[in-house]
Amino acid sequence: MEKNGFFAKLKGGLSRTRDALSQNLDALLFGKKILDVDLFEQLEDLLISADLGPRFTRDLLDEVQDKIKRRELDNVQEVKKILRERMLAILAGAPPLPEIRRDKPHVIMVVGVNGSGKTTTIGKMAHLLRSEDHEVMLVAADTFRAAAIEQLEIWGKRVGAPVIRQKMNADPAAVVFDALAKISGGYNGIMIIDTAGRLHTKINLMEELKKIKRVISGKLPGAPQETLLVLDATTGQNALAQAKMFKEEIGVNGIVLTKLDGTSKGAVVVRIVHDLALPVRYIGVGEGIEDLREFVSEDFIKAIVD
Ligand SMILES: Nc1nc2c(ncn2[C@@H]2O[C@H](COP(=O)(O)OP(=O)(O)OP(=O)(O)O)[C@@H](O)[C@H]2O)c(=O)[nH]1
Ligand SMILES: [Mg+2]
Repeated sequence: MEKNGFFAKLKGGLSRTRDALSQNLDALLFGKKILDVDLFEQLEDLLISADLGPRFTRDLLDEVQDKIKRRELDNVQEVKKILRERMLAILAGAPPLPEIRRDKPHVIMVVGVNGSGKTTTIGKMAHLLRSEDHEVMLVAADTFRAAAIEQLEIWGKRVGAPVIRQKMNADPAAVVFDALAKISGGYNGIMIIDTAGRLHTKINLMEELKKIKRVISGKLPGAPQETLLVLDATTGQNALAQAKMFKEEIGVNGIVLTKLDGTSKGAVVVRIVHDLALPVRYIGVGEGIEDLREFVSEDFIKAIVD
């Protein structure tokens, strides 16, 4: 898809967030000449309800106030420009993700609570990576239910990627061990590991995920290069709490925000990056195979505040 079509689709997917942020901001600032206390309060409410968080909101309002004092803000409409610049600066400040090399195996472990969109994201991701000529292998380490394995196999067929699986209820770490044993020597593709969002045994999910990670690094030093946390954007602040927990418990070095098409809370991306210093790898803007985008800060900001 050419660049404009791509951006139009991104914009379409993010329309609810844009309405909540950009349109409401326009409505609030329209015809206003001075930023009085009343307008400041409304602005604060708007930013908080868009899930940008209290810290970001306070910083932004401080900057606006400073600019007024220094007489650098002579047009109320400039608030929008300041908002855009602040969000961009935060997103640009995130640490970089490891690049995918083509001379050795690259392992991506995908984690997240149940229903956040892990399996679907893996399917879409595999499609994207296949279109960039990467060899891709999927690993069904969510052995919690048979449907999870089948779901991954359907994606594997759709995108032309083999799926390594065992029976339902098998030890997830054993499935991963098995998959890694299969790639020894000369494999330079990408292995994407699907994990469970919850377990039926009493084993703590975090312990289970740590075990899988240990198996990977034991078999393939330096891997997994990526531990991607999938977060459902519609959960807003809950996504932030989940990100904190996963980052502390198992170590995460990138996030995927899904379901941005169904929420007005998309700006929560900025808050997560701000509070947790984690980069965003992809965003999901629909259920279709093409509905996953590499995250490009400029495009994202342009799509939510125009
Ligand atoms: N609208 C929309 N729906 C999505 C997106 N990503 C995933 N979904 C849907 O969310 C639902 C759950 O997705 P799954 O991929 O099964 O989630 P999961 O994290 O693997 O869930 P468990 O395997 O139960 O832990 C499915 O109906 C997906 O189609 C997205 O970006 N937009
Ligand atoms: Mg799943």
